[in-house]
Amino acid sequence: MLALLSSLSDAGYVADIYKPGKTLISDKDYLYVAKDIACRKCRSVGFSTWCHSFPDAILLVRELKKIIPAVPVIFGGPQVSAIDRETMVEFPEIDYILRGEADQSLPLLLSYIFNDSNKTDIKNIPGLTYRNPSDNSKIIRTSEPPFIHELDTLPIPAYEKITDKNTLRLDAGRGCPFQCTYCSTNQFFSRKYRMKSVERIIKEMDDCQSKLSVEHIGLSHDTLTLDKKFTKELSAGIKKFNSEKEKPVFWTCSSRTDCVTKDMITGMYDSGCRAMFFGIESGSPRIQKKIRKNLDLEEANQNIHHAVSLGMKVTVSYIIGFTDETEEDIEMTLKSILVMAMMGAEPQMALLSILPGTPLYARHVDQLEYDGKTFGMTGSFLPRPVMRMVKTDQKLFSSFYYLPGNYLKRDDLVFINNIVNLLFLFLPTIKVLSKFLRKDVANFPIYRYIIRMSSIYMNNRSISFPEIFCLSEIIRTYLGYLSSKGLQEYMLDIYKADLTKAYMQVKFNNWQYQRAGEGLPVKPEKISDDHNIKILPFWDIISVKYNILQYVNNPISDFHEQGLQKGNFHYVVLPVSENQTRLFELSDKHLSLIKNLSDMPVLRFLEQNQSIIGRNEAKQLLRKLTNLGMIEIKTSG
Ligand code: B12
Ligand code: SF4
Repeated sequence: MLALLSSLSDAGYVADIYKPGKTLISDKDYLYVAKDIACRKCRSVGFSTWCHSFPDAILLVRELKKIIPAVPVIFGGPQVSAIDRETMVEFPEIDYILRGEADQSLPLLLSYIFNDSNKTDIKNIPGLTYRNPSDNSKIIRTSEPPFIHELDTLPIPAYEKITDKNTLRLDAGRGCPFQCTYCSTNQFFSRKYRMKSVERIIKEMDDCQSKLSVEHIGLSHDTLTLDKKFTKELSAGIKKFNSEKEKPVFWTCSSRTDCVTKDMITGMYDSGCRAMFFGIESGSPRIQKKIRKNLDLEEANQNIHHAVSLGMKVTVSYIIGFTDETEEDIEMTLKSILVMAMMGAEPQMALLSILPGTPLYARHVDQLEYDGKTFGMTGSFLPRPVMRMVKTDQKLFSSFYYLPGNYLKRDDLVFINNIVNLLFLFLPTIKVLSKFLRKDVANFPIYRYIIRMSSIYMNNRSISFPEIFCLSEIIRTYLGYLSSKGLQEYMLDIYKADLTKAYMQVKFNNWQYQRAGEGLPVKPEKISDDHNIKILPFWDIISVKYNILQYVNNPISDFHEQGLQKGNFHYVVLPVSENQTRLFELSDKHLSLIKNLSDMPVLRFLEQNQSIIGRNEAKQLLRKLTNLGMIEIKTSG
């Protein structure tokens, strides 16, 4: 989108990105947002479509066209590029679809629509899908969409429009030449690997750093390190750039484990690369072949081990739900995941989503089924209007459906998927137990064990978070088994912290869904005596015998048992984001105050604790607790 904004600006158009100010949940929300878009008085509105947000875009356009029927609506992006014809047939509200990379074609289309140059012939706009003006039922497709050979010729994306500086992603290159059967990106970018030049990437980094003062930049590309020579030059270039700066820029990227070597990883780390994302997908060599990922899993382990041991945060992603996956395949995947977690890499999993434009879609789209459980590419929470819409058409909304397996039950896969996605919360425990696990895991049937446990807990309505409960039971059973085999007290402390973190995280995420739309609590400028304290529900205090703070907060740091201080330690455990929960140390003085905190007027809190801390210090403490998200300060009434 940022790249498109700059291309439009170069062509003389004023364009902006619109982000709804509220989460879209009810029919009313779509109407509200459509009105908000309409009142901006645009001459044309474009929607970027990804599988997960495609229904949202359509629901919005339907409302929008009721308000401003004459304003042309253009759809683009990976989702509609693959199902342009079907989309145009089904949704008459959409006027144009631009397939593929639209940096050059979007300005051309606008010049045609607004008749700006008098010269643009609609038939010459590549990658365009539109209705025949004389027969609306006829859909016309122009030539194949172009791909940009020389990415350096594109204008610099409008990075200044970024609102969240913590997640700045720099468009480093496009196109992956591999042929994984579930992936839609390779085809979208014509499977042509292209990178911006090292000089250009560094220029963009420099711009971002000087204009936006960012400290972390994600270099966007599916397989950034495919060209080893280029990667070396890039690392050397960024290292030099950083050496000349007062504050270095840290960067992150995605790649394949067979497109890196240990030397490359070291070079990348030295230049400031601090996180990498690798799709591993399956621990089964048979499935690796079937899905044409073809990774050597031993090579993957070695490279990831190297990256983690340097101090990089490594995320490894897996998929389950391929049609002919067997119990043995999943067992291998689970073992691979545990090995990764023991090394300190962070595993995540998705249930297979069948994306338009993929070989799997071509083969299986007619076999898809719907069960409303969509934890793959589309997130786990579906607003009612979206649910109603996706149920109507599996070809258009395939990513919300699932492909029934030949051997395994869908519910079992959903459960495994949820368990794996919670593992990251227990990384410190897994890492600290790795000396035992390494021996035990090889011969232990993990899949069967998890499925047996799930049947006990999943249908128990008295358990609010069955997956966390089940996962913690599995770990607890294992700890019991280890009790006579050298289990140490500090290991139990780490588990206690992880477990509390896990509960806080899921509670927090549930609360976010409930509160979506309501917005965050307003913090008063000044805390006065007549304000009220309201306790927020997602924090807890734990007391342990070892100082585990640094290790639990940073599971990739090297753990040294000898470095653990013994004593009495108290920590507040609380979520700081959607996927991070941290520990904060509590002084003895503040412990009793916070332990006895309940909903009460500020004045009562001050009076109750005046023998321990003075008024000013007490108010500072309340401010701190508000900022951390442990309490809300509300005006009375
Ligand atoms: C970086 C990235 C992310 C980042 C940042 C996302 C963000 N919001 O900025 C993170 C990690 C957060 C992420 C998350 C997700 N991602 Co992602 N992501 C990517 C990735 C690797 C790069 C995107 C990019 O910058 N591409 C480069 C730019 C230049 O290309 P582009 O965005 O496609 O835009 C061009 C064209 O599409 C077109 N275009 C785009 N918009 C529009 C609009 C109009 C009107 C027009 C005319 C043209 C047009 O013109 C642009 C310029 O040429 C792509 C894969 C890829 N290589 O593209 C996946 C990809 C986009 N992600 C994908 C998915 C599914 C997701 C998630 C849903 C995954 C999940 N289960 O959580 C989430 C959704 C997050 C969210 N709410 O937005 C899928 C989408 C699949 C599909 N068919 O729709 C992709 C294609 C990966 C894949 N193969 O599966 N993602
Ligand atoms: S999954 Fe990754 S490696 Fe495979 S084709 Fe897609 S982008 Fe390339």
